Amino acid sequence: MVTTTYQVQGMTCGHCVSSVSAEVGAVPGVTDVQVDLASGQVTVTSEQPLDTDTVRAAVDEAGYDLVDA
Ligand SMILES: [Cu+2]
Repeated sequence: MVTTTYQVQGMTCGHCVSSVSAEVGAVPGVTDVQVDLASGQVTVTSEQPLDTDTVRAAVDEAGYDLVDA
């Protein structure tokens, strides 16, 4: 298992959190998504390392922006 933390911009409420959780959670190999609304940090657990662009696309699909580390 691999755990990676991403910074996501634009989330303002619980609905944003569930949108991001649903989209990122649907990425193949992802087993867990934890979103901290206050900090914008999204911690993703996956079976293998994820391609950042795949995560970016999922976050984008939810309507938010992945901040480059
Ligand atoms: Cu919201």
